[in-house]
Amino acid sequence: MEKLIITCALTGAEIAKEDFPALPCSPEEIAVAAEEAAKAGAAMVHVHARDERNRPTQRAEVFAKIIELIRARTGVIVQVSTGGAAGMTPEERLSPVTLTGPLKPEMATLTTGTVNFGEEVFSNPAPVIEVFARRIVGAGIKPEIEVFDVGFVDNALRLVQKGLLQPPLHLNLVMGVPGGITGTPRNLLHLVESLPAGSTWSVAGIGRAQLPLGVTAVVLGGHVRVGFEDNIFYSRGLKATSNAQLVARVARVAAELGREVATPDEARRILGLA
Ligand code: KMH
Ligand code: ZN
Repeated sequence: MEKLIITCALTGAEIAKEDFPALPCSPEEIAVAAEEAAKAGAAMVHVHARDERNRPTQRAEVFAKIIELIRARTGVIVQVSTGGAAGMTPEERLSPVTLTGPLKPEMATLTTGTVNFGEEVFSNPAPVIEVFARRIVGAGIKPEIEVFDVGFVDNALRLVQKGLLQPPLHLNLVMGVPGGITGTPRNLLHLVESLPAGSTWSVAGIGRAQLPLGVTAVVLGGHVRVGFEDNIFYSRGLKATSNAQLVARVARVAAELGREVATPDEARRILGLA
């Protein structure tokens, strides 16, 4: 079994700083959180940005600052979100993949379908998905396919058939968003069995699904995403104090199960980035 890649989704677009002050929002806070997560065992960070008022933004210059500060502190893989927040325009969402040179992200997300997202709609019509695939791949950035429901895997395969994506794919199975696939181990098995041979995958369980699905992925040979974007609780009724706390728990469980945790460079090899 490959070593375990732990990704930490540090911030997201849904939680408000006012409601949860531990959420890293400024570039400096995000960079510190990335370093702490890396020290706890994360090989990759999934990055969203916030503006001066802590509202979600996709502005390239904010991502540039975040990437600069993260890379000054740690060698973790930086994956930028092109999902942003529900309701943003496709062009707005694609801003972080316009960064070049030393600030170019190594990975970017590519969501291959539309999903009800709580009270909102995370809209990704087929022509928009194709634009995202062309822009991400064209920039020389490896996409992580975001799967919120089973049909998203089929949509990714259509992109492969059209020559817009090159296997092996890396997919993140986001499970438990209200409107998407429920976060049960049975659904995880179904998704994993639907993936093309040779794919790598991680699971991001939302809320209380984070730990059980993460542990299931450790056992199955997949990879694990944790972090405040997906879950702010350490246990029922008890908020987590940092992203690193959630990463450290997965690393501990993996050690107990005999699965070694990948360094960033080992993760680069597993994901075909190096
Ligand atoms: N905030 C969600 C609407 C991604 O990062 O690519 C979309 C999202 C997915 O978080
Ligand atoms: Zn995200």
